[in-house]
Amino acid sequence: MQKIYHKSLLGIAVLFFFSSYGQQKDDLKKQTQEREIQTFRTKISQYEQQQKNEVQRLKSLGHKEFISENGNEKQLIGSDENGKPMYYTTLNAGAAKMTKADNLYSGGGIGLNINGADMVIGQWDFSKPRTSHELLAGKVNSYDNQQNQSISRHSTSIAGTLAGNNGEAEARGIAYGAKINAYDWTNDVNEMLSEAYYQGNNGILVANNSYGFDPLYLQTYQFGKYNVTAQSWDNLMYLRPYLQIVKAAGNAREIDPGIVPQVSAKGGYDLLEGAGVSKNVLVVASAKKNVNMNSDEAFDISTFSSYGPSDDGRIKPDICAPGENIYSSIETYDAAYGIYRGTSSAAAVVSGIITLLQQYYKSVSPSQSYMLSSTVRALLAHTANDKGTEGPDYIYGWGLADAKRASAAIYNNIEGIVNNEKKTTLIKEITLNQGNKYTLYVVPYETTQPLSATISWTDPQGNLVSNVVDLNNPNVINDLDLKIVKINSNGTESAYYPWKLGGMSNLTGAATNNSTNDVDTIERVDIKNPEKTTYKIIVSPKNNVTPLLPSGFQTFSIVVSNVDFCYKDDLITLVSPTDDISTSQTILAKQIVASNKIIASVQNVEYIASRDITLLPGFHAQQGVGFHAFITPCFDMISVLKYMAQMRTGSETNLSVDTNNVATNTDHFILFPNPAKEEINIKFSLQNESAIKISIYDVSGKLVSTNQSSSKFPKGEFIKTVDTRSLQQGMYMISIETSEYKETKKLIIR
Ligand SMILES: [Ca+2]
Ligand SMILES: [Ca+2]
Ligand SMILES: [Ca+2]
Ligand SMILES: [Ca+2]
Repeated sequence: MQKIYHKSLLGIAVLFFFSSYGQQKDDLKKQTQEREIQTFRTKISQYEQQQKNEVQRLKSLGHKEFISENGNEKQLIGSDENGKPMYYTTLNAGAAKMTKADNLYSGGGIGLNINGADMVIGQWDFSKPRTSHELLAGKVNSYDNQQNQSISRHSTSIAGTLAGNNGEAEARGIAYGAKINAYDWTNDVNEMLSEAYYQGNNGILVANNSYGFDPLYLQTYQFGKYNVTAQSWDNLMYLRPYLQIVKAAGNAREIDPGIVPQVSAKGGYDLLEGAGVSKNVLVVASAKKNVNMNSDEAFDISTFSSYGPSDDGRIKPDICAPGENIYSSIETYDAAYGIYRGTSSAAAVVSGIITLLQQYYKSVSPSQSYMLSSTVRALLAHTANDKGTEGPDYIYGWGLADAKRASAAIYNNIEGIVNNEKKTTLIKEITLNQGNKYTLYVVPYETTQPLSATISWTDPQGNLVSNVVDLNNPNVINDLDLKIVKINSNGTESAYYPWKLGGMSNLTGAATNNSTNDVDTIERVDIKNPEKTTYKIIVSPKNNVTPLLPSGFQTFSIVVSNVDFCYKDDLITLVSPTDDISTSQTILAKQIVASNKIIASVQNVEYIASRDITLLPGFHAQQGVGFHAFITPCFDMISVLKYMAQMRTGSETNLSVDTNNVATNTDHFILFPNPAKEEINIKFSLQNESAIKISIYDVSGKLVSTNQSSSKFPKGEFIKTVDTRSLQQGMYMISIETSEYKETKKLIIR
């Protein structure tokens, strides 16, 4: 028997926790959703039938069913809450270069060949595109006899911007390799529900809707109001969470205020209608390129593009895209082209970009799956090119959609397929259960770049609100909150909050970021000048009491950039009395060794390590202490599950082990796995404190890598990991050198 003073694991809870979209949860969710989809379909069918009856009633009163004016097609689509007529109208008023989408094409400079091949975009519109147009030949599927058979300029142009391809770069659409499932806008909700992708079914991921309610027929209270259309489109997306509906913000600012007083009543703000007020729908404003084509900043909002927000002050529109000088197909003959302007075209540009990003994401994600629509929204908001006042605003939303930055974030996703390159973004989908909190520990990669995190979630349908002008009851159901907390060297914390805007009472004020955001379903925190220290990114429901609806969980997407996902310190050693703990704190490192150390009776003392935590004799936690120690491979955890707290009381005992388990003089370290691929672990022990040096030699004896510790390790047993990705396949010798010994072993890299 021999007393040892290392690796005395005193029953601490050591957990590996990988958050995932659990299978069981998935099945349960699917069953519930199938029931909900049937209920929703029935409800929508009834509503659509009721609106058709209203169309007949209004026609009998002399209202026209179809109106063609100022280049727009309008159709009587039903009535509002008061039985007054409501018309859908098209939203008319070269885009690939301006959003940098051409970077993803073959020859685009970043080595990709992404153009929408094998992808299908859903297009809902007034009527049928000219399917024989040279830009659209063979492109348009599924336009059946039940739909409006007239061929319109609007649908022909939008189809061209989405996916047109005549072999020439000037006229082709954004996702020029894709096909289109086209529909007329009658019965749009039921048709989108039937067409939408879900796991196990090949449906559409993007539905482009370049239309909205005609402002000429809207009452004042209807601008910005969360109405039955906003609600049903939200519900549709909640039930089919891979489908992203993209909607044009509208061109109301060019309407004569003498006809629609709302246009000038608030200086162009509060002009969104219907699904433009939805939480989950991506609402697109139009921007115009300035004369200076080379500047990222050279965009202004189009003079017609409608400003937000929603009545509850959410950031709407969400994003903007070029919507002027869009060269595309028109309906007059098969080789006819025209120049288009309008948020309709801007929406089509964004739908094209999403199609490209989905194709790319699937090709590099380990699960080979598409993004949830919440991931699409988080990614676009995270990477948008900010315009106007700093941060989001009610004119541009998060800024100009930037396909290059968005694809770079996908390329750099640490969750993605690993190349031999440093990865600095995280794109992830997480399901949060009732009462849980998600925490991600990160260290910034560069201090010259912002540390940014964005979350988005597909929220359940909101509650309808009464017909009162600018009623500001929040429409959000599951209010998640994002914040980033900096852990200071003295153990205190500083919090950073998401952007938010001032709502109807402060339409033009710049975004602030000094408190939680209680209205939006996209939240982004930016830390402009991060330090090289540990930050905690925390996502939690508003409080633990309000239940997450409808089933006690909510899936969200997170995008984080400029992170170095490993702990700052390789090794932290804690010794008494300097490191005695008397306040709540978190200690993070790859390895933690604690000895002769006292934790007073305080709560929330956490040791978090990626490799191991060693509590040496002398480690002492006083009665009543809330002490948690756990191991996680750098990343993230969900709170309730991570805590398997160990309350330790009384004095420590020295453990005894069989001498066979103690390293002997002839075998000071072991290697695993060997052969190795990407990394090799070296497990070694020290009888006395010592610096260590690890060296790797090739078969000719040439030194290829060396690694010297910057401080002394205490006595104990350790695992050191060496990255071997830069080594060619073959045999090497690896040596470890301490103050007591030097030993060499064979290492095989395959
Ligand atoms: Ca239809
Ligand atoms: Ca309003
Ligand atoms: Ca802005
Ligand atoms: Ca919130």
